[in-house]
Amino acid sequence: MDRKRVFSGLQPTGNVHVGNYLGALRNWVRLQDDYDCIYCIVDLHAMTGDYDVAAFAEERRNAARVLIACGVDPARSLFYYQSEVPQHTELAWILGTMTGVGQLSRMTQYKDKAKGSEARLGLLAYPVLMAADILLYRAHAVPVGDDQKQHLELTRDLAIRFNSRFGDEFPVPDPIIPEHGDRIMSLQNPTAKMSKSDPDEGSRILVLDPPDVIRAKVKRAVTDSGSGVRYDWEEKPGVSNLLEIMSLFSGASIPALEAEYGSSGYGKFKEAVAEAVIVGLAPIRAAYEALDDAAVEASMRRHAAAARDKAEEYQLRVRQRVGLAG
Ligand code: AQP
Repeated sequence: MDRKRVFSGLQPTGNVHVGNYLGALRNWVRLQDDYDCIYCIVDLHAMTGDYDVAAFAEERRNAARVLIACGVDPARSLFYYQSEVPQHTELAWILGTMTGVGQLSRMTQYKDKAKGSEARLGLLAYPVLMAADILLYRAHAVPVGDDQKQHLELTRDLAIRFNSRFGDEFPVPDPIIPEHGDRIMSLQNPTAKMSKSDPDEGSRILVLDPPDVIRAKVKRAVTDSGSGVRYDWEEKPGVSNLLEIMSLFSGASIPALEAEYGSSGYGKFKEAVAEAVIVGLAPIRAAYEALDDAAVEASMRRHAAAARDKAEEYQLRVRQRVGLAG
């Protein structure tokens, strides 16, 4: 039987952090064993705000190298830059003709990011492009963090809407969200998610941070009043976030960590958290150093060509269904 298909993407805005890694990328890597996986650096999604052209070009290249270092394997998955496959934007336009502006303007991410700045069409239309990314390849499942749930709901709505208007074409995709790590919080504000765009670099641990930087960031992480190490998001969000991060990197269960560090004091606990993160990220740093930029870029080009062929076959069917082809 054919394997089911997975699609997911990551924006090349700033460096990849442990929220991206634990919430989404670890699943991307694991799913390669059982699914036909298509992964993308969604560079068009990263253009919805102001940006520096040279820095963006560099981050785009670097993101590809980081993801391969994390375990995205071009020998097993299709992995390319979204902008090199124009069928993504063609399908986004078609889906956009079926999407209500009201529904888009109610998206949490839009409301958060449009705040205080002049709202742009690209930011409003972002979830439609995401729906096109996923539906283009008829993906059955999408590994994402909790923050993308709402956008995936829109993707599902659009698949259903298209199928009922033009005939059965798209599977309705399911999210794959990890039970733990779906929402890693900022080290400086544990009520906000860890994010690439937070101006405070101390709020996030990057997957390429060297050990001394990781130690310093964890040491500075906001904890809670009292000294007990307990998993309690109401009373101790800072400690709970660190427990979750440590558990995911070390493989130890949260109750086991509570038992071990419950009364050890925050200092000792934070040292142990930092060491678990350092050990967990070491293979990624080593893999990153070993990669060659030219080889990564050559692989991205080859995969974009293969993706264009595949996408074109699927888009032919969409064009026929909507009346754009004889
Ligand atoms: N804090 C997080 N915890 C768990 N998962 C997360 N993801 C992002 N932040 C967390 C998941 O990572 C994947 C890639 O994210 P993205 O780059 O496409 O976009 P994003 O969600 O906008 O990521 P950032 O880092 O938070 O960027 P900004 O600052 O632009 O908002 C997604 O699957 C996401 O769910």
